[in-house]
Amino acid sequence: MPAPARRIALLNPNTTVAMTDKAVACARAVVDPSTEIVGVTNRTGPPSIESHYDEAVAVPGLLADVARCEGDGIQGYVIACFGDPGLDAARELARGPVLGIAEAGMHAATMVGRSFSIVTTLGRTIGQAEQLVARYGYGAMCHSIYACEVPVLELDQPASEARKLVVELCRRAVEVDQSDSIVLGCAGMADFCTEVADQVGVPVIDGVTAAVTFVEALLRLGLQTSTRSEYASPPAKDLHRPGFSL
Ligand code: 5HY
Repeated sequence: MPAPARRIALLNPNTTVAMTDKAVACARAVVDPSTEIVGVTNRTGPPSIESHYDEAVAVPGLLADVARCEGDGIQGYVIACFGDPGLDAARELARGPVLGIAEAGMHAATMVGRSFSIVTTLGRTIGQAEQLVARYGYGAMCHSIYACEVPVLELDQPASEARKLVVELCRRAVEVDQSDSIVLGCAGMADFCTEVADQVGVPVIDGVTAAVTFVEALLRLGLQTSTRSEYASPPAKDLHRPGFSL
């Protein structure tokens, strides 16, 4: 078996292995056969990330996973959670490119239309999505952000009617907000894309598959995160107060 041309870690910051497995399956379906996708599920943190607190407690384990992967020949990373948690800190730790699925999804949307909308899970995460839209400079292009109010871990439960609710919100985004495309706001929606796109008639973008293909492209171009300043390795420090531990 020839060595893979490149190895990309798909980091799931929550602790639900089934979500990692689904995202990895979607990712493997779009990358080159010579690209290896390595699924990594957080060892600590919440089973789903649906609040600022969830994000905060997920990040230490996510960064520990990056440190482990750096020792394991991983060349690029995808943070498979729509809040792009720990993105900047991960870029300091990793030599290779690190992309978040919200970032990649939005970038892709701006390449296939003049405007987009986001459809995510819980309404309480809309504020975080708005912050990311501003951070990535897409305030003028993002026409609306909707929430289907289905918890992350219920997206695959038929009784949640998640897909039907997502389609309805996508239709509103197209017909009322005049959006040219839709960005799906959760890694758990990675396999919703085709089915939803067939029903709403505009490009529907999943950040997981967008991010892995963008990381693959960056690796093909031989590009790594710049260590000139902000993303240089963090200075080594003892993380425990003398005599104390977490
Ligand atoms: C995600 N949470 O992509 C986000 C979605 C969200 O556990 N994986 C999660 O609702 O913010």
